[in-house]
Amino acid sequence: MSEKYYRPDWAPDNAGKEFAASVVAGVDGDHDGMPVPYLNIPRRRLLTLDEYVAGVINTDRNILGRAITLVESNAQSHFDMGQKLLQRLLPYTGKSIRIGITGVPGAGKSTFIEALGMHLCEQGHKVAVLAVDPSSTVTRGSILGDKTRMELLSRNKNTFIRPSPSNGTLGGVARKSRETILVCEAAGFDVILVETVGVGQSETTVRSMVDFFLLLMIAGAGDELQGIKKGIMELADALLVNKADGDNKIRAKAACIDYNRALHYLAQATEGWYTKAYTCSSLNGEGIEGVWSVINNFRQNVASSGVFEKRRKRQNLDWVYSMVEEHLRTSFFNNTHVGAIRTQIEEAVISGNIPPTVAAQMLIEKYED
Ligand SMILES: Nc1nc2c(ncn2[C@@H]2O[C@H](COP(=O)(O)OP(=O)(O)OP(=O)(O)O)[C@@H](O)[C@H]2O)c(=O)[nH]1
Ligand SMILES: [Mg+2]
Repeated sequence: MSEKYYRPDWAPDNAGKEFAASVVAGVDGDHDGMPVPYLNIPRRRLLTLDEYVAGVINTDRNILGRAITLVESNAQSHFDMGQKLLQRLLPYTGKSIRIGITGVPGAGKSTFIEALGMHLCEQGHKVAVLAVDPSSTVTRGSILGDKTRMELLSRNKNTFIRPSPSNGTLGGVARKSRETILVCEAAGFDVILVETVGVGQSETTVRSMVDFFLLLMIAGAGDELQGIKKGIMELADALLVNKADGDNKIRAKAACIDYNRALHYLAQATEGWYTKAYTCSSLNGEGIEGVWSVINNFRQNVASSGVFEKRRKRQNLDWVYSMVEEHLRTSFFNNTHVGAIRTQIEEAVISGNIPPTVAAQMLIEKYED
């Protein structure tokens, strides 16, 4: 290890060596002990398309992170490059299992992901974790929270954790999450875990991007309290009563039986697959292996029946139309003719001078002019 001397910006011009900060080089590898970057490119320089492609395929974390930032970007200049990148990466994608994980705040999603993720890494899998967080623009806190909760996982060299993009509407975030999944797959991650807060529209969006959807529950909170609606249970391929440990174990088992009974009356989330409830403890690891075997059974089952392929194709179509919708929405709200009359029309609707239907028609006519 060598010692280097850096001269701080605030040091007076005539100052001697006493103003220099002493910096000791770290362990071999990147700043956190990760493998040395594949292409060793300075952080700030713009990358060429070839450099992005090579960096992602060789799992260069620096470039992988930048590639995701590129495809997530809302800037028009990034959009074109991002699309080209995705096109180049496409042949390397599709080989992972995509798993969505939802549940009310505090159900233990992040802790579960840490437990499952560590288990998978031990088995030689490469795990990417993404978050779709519709409330992140408001709370801003959950990203940091996840970093600390997934402490072990975030230090594992076979994992990649990407917090949710913090701007944009849910639709925007969701479109980007699809693209982020593809980039992670091209980088060789074979299990993609997508965490989403189970409080609203985000479940449906995440369901439309994943192969397997897992609903985490906690016993004793009462369904009303957990905000679990029948509709959300009908999206799930498995229900998992978490925190089945200590004093809570018996209650968790009882809740599990109740859920299994209720599931008989609900519609199936996936053709040919019967959703069941299980218990686990993300804290002591009990039941985690079992969940993974459920996911593997599911995968074999839907692959042989053709449902897996069919769903992925359907999801690609959903993706097409969600991009079209997003484009139209942006184009409408950026339209200068629309912009010129919007405030006036809004006021007229609020004051009751024109009905909403007429207002909508007027705006659309202006847009199509
Ligand atoms: N006893 C017990 N506690 C758990 C278990 N899993 C999670 N917890 C605790 O529950 C709390 C919330 O866990 P998180 O993993 O942050 O929950 P989350 O669902 O990711 O929460 P949000 O990201 O805020 O929506 C933490 O204090 C965890 O330690 C478990 O299996 N058993
Ligand atoms: Mg969490």
